[in-house]
Amino acid sequence: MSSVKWGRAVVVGAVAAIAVVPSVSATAAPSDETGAYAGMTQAQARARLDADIAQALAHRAGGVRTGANEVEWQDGEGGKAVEVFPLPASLEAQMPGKQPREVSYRFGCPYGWTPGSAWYCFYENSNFNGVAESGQSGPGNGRMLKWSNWHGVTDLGDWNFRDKVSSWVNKTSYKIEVGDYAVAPNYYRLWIENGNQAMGYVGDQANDRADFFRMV
Ligand SMILES: [Ca+2]
Repeated sequence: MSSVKWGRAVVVGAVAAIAVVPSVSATAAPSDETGAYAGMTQAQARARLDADIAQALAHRAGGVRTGANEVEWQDGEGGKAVEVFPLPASLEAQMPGKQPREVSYRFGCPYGWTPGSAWYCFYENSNFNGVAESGQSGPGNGRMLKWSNWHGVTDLGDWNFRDKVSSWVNKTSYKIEVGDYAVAPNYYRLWIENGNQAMGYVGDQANDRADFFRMV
């Protein structure tokens, strides 16, 4: 899903025979959110987040909501998958201290210095969902999906993440192939992620086409 979907367009129709229109419209929707929730009130943004998390939990069984904007699944390969949703501004106070202090972030993708503490992250939008290189607050303006362990062929559709990836960070030493099932049973290789690399935009030919990844 794109952040555009969440926007609220206000259409003001012309009404005949009204001579005077007040300069300040009483119908303007209250708006105190930004980013992915722009145009929403705090309550609307929280409701949207709750609805998106409910959808994620329904899409793939076994998930557990582990934070205001996070869901974790045991991934069947000895690790866990984590999906992070845009955090409404009114919930940002819940973020500090949630991660161990030794964890660092590159564009919001975590890594540390102990085995298994580096992650690879897929972002719904380009430029890492707008997260700064040293940024760590939330996933930015879109969804982010991350793992830290080795994987065989992994269908992004299992996490409702097919045809969405626009940027990525790989803080592990794994070499990751990302592909498109468009010509099943064959596939297109869209890109390769070498260890400790990041890409702010996968390019027009690959954008919103990734269906799976695997280690190679
Ligand atoms: Ca995208």
